[in-house]
Amino acid sequence: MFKDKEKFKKRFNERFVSMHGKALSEATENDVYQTLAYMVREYVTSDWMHTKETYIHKKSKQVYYFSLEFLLGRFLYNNLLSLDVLEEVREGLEELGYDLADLTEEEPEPGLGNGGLGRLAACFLDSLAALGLPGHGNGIRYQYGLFKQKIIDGYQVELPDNWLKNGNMWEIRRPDKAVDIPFGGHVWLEEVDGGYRVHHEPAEIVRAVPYDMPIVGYQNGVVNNLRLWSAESPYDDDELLHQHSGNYKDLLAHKQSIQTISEFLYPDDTTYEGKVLRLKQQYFFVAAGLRSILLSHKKRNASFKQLGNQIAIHINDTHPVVAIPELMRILIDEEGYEWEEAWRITKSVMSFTNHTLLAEALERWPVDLFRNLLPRIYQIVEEINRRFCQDVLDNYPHLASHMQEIAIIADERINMANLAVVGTHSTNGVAQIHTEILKQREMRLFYEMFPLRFNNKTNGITHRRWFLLSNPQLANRVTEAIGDSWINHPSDLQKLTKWSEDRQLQQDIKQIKLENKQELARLIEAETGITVDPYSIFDVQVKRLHAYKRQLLNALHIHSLYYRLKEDKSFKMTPRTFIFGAKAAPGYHYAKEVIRYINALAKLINSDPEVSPYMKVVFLENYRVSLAEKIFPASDVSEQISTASYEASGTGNMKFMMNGALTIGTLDGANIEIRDEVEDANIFIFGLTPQEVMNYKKYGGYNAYDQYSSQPELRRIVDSLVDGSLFPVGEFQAIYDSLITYNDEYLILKDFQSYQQAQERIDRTYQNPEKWYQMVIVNIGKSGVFSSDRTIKEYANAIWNIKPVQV
Ligand code: HBZ
Repeated sequence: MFKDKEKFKKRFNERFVSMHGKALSEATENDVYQTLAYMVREYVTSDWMHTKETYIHKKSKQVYYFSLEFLLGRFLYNNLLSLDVLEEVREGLEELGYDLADLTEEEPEPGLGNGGLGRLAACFLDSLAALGLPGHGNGIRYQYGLFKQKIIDGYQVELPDNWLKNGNMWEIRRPDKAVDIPFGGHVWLEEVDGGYRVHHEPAEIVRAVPYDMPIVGYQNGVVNNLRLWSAESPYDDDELLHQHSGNYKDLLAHKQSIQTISEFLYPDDTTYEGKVLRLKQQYFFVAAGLRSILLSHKKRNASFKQLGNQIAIHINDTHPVVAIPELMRILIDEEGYEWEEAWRITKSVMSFTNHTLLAEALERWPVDLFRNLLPRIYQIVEEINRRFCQDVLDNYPHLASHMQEIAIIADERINMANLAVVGTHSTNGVAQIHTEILKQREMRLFYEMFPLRFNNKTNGITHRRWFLLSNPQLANRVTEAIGDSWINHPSDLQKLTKWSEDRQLQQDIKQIKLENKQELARLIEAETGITVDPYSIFDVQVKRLHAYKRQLLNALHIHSLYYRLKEDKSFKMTPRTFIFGAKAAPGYHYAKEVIRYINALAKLINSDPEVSPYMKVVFLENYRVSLAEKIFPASDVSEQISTASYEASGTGNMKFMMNGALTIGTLDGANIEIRDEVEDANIFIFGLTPQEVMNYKKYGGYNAYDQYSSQPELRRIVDSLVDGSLFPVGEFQAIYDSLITYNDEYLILKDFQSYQQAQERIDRTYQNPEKWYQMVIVNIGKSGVFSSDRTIKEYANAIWNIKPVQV
């Protein structure tokens, strides 16, 4: 249908008319997008069905990635590329008078995640399908994705993201596969011939309706499934009206309250939200996912004894941890297994990834709340805890004095991370250093008990979306240099390093980078009205806004350059454009103040004729996947400046590297592994080491005031946040206080000088394009190991034990 241009145009016309009931000449761009997307989805359907049948026929073990977040981004380009029809469609549309790039902008973006954790889940789905691995996603079909960010007078303002308002062309609703999920009520046990039968009279039943989205493998015929659940009332309206004694308002309120379960994504990526609705979301998608997996398993296999050989369930951070007691419940209450056998099966199925060391992200549910909402699940958690504590007393008596720390229930709370480690066969961190800190610090006692359970899986990114699709010119030039084997074997990018001294390649990459920067400059102008110089260094920090990620360090450095340019006539700098993109959690006051500070600096600097020829500051609003796809290819400098030991891995760092930006970074997360790949000469490392930071945190001894008072330049900058010299008096008091009054928790003042010196090294190196682009080529060449294909192969072999299937 797509390979023959004339046929394509004919089919397109027919489809358009039948979908929209008007002639193509009256089409809006959105109509055209919808028609095209529909045709593509139709086209994948047979591969989708065939893939499923093949997995069943070959009895392949399948993995299900349970995640409260999937930050997917748009599908159209990705699917056209995966189906190998991108060029044909582009040309066909052109002949019909449409520009594919414009049409893709019509696609609503599924932003069903906050940041790194959600985007990692999306990269993993892409790699699973590309590698022909039987692996699917399970999550929630939020009616509203992550909020849309507007910047008004420097302030972040949040708007709802009603991404479904024009429909989602990629999904199929499957009401026949709906399942009912019980909440609340009471539980009692009935004695029946020597055993017990469990009864649960729920207070509320919620119907989970699945929507399936195809995850198309890269030119291999494989189409896996992403199943997202939507909450509905299980009763039809007549029944409901009856239940509510004919009160229509009550009926609507009831429906509304059920739908709220899948209404919103929680917009916070750092703090644990102890809300009933959040726990409801968690149990809702976990219980629905398990039911649907086990139903299809049951159709084919009588017994669950070997379940661990047929399916794997991966728990993405602690949010889906209720999957552990829920599977126990099914095996014991519904399938009649003994506890020990059910426990063995459950652990063999489940595995767990931890994504953060931040204490505020630790999920610890109050017992009361948990028991009220999930009475039977609570009983099972209690029994898991009782047996675990007994096991500690019997087999690890020296740990008995630490029981509060390792128990699953302690201080009237359920510690979900502890439950995750105890109830799975594998716990992994997301970068080497992160896993080491887990083993040596956060989970030291568990590591002592279960040393073999812990392992590292350094994160990765899909090089298809983040390189091949978003930076086609560079990808083509790389292929010209080393052939195209890197597309299926990203480690082959290595071959490029041999050409790092090649003047022609350096020249060409420089030219491509310039063109990408020109394009981003046009976008910046259109979005913000700020004119930036594409020949300046594009220095970029894009990620969620958080204190530990230290956007403030970057801002204070910009502030220092402003003073130098204003006051030191001999000061010279290579022109730079500082670009930021970051959403702050709506309730995170400090983070919002940092946004306001960056925008205040932008206003001050961009309008100053003495300074603005040398630097510009741009805050791009509403940072999201589709914007990121335009930013990475146009970046020269990648800011990865978190306080060492705080960033579990980072994945933006990998996207920048692959697109030929050089990293300025601390020894944190995967930056360390990037450094190990490219070596010190090809990266700008600065600041305290993780050990130094951890020592300060453990033993104290850091005094922010000493830093402030011993560095006059820094002192002046910090003072100007509040003293009225640049901004109104007291304007950035909260930021000032974080640094001085609260002793600079993230050691910004301590790392300032070292950061400034690294920035000076960047400035000098950029003056020498041969050197700079030699470094760029080494970085691109060494980026192959950070493809999520490598990561997923490691999960598949060492955790899930799944094999590629020929479809
Ligand atoms: O996961 C991030 C880490 O900060 C980052 O270093 C890592 O690269 C990435 C992928 O492993 N963590 C998150 O993004 N965490 C969350 O998004 C989150 C969301 C909801 C929560 C807690 C954390 O309640």
